[in-house]
Amino acid sequence: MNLNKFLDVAPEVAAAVAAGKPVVALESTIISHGMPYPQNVETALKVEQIIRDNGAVPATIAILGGRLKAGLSAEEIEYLGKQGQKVTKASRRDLAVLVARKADGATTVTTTMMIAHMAGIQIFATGGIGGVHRGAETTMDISADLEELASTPVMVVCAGAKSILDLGLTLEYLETHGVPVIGYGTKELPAFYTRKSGFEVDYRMDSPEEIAAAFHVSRELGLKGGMLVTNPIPEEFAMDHDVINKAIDEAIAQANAQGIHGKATTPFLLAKVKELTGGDSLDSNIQLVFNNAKLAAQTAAKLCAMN
Ligand code: PSU
Ligand code: MN
Repeated sequence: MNLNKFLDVAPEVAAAVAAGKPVVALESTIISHGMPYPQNVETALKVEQIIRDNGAVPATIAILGGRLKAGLSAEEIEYLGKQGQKVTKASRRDLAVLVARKADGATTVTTTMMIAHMAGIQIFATGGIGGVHRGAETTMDISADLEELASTPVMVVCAGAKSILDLGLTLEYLETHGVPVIGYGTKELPAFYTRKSGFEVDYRMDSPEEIAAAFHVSRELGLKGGMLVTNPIPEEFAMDHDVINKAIDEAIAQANAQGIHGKATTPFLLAKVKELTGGDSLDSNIQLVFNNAKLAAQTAAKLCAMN
């Protein structure tokens, strides 16, 4: 464990890591920027419970008062949920400044991976990752999440990526940077709200054990970088392709018309899609996070048995 003086690991999390017991990290941008209050807080607390029910200890990650936190209290989760978009969305470039200023930050996939790794946590569950945006050939808008997957050895369990992104270019980028993309029970990359995207993942795996074994070997080999596990949304919660794609196209058109750019792009698109689909997308979003938490906890348990 690479503990540093800016990191606070919750006692329960530290004890589990030290004992080689399963721990699953969770991000906080999904709480502050990904969902509205109070569903964000309800979801974050339920996700922690699902991880416990599946035999692992949850560690929600954030930056509070300049401290890097691995494991939050229910009150801290409530605080982030209520603050919402007032909290700084913290990616890699924000980390040092927020710590120096003793400020708060909601961690994205990038910073959650970084802090999880510092705390000795190997697996992280979320909804969707950032990626190569549509039009990136002119905007160069590529999420720092992809660079982090390339360099930090944490497994990220997600439901694929939303087609607010260019999914084909996102896969190309991950391939270039040596990040394996696994489909859980499928050879097709899931597209967050839908089970299908028209793009193939690198490998299909059918059990938590198989996923854990591949990650275990990656660590034993000393490879840098993580692994991306894409877990399709359960059929009963999946959205209609045409409905969701129409909303996404409209959201992107509005973002372009309003000149939205930089770190505001993803939160803007997420909020617009939610508005345009009248809340149906929020229900799907919540359910797929639950589904990912369960798979991550089960995989963490298998991984611990191998370590
Ligand atoms: N995609 C989602 N939901 C999210 C995010 C992305 O479907 O909540 C959040 C995650 O925290 C992710 C971040 O790491 O947005 C990516 O932001 P950007 O595209 O600015 O890198
Ligand atoms: Mn971006």
